[in-house]
Amino acid sequence: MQAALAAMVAQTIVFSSSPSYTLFSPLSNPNPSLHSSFHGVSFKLPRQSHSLSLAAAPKPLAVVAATKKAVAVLAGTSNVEGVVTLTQDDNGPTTVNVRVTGLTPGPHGFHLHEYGDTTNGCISTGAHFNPNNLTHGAPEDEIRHAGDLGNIVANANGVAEATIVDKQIPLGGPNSIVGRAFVVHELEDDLGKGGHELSLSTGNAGGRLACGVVGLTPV
Ligand SMILES: [Cu+2]
Ligand SMILES: [Zn+2]
Repeated sequence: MQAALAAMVAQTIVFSSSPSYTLFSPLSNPNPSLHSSFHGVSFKLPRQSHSLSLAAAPKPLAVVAATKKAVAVLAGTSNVEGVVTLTQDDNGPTTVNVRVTGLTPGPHGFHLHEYGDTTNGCISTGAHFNPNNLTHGAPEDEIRHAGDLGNIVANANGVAEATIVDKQIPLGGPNSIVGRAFVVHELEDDLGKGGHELSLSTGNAGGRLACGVVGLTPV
């Protein structure tokens, strides 16, 4: 346990602050520092350089950042189902890989909703995640809900696959989406421009076909 912790710390320090990271091959020897500290022998990364690089780290907060991964398994009352995987490096944008099956061909609204609550089905996930209190929009709009991820498009077989990169859905920090839920909708999201009374709140995307709560996974 302690060894694993030490390895994690060592790896994080190397990853976040040491420019010599590329000297090591992470595949062949993922924890060179652990190895050397265990045996009291150190050539390339002695103990002292740990404390030095830690002390010299320009952004100590980067130590807690690193890579985060998460997943949401989408399900509902229909035969629509899917998996959403998410990856975020440090404080960069989140990459969202989506695969949903059982859809009618064409575009379907795809959002991150406020709550990870499915006690009453997808309706319990609440409204679109909206920490900045704005109106509904397109992912590329400045005025949008953080949860507005636009549409995913199903092919003739009812399969929608997409990769979305977005800055407003982090896996950590005050606006973390971990514990919230993805929802895939019956209809196309009009991205706030449809002129319908629901356009500026939901994009008039219709019913909720499937949803899934975002949970952390091993990195
Ligand atoms: Cu939605
Ligand atoms: Zn919205």
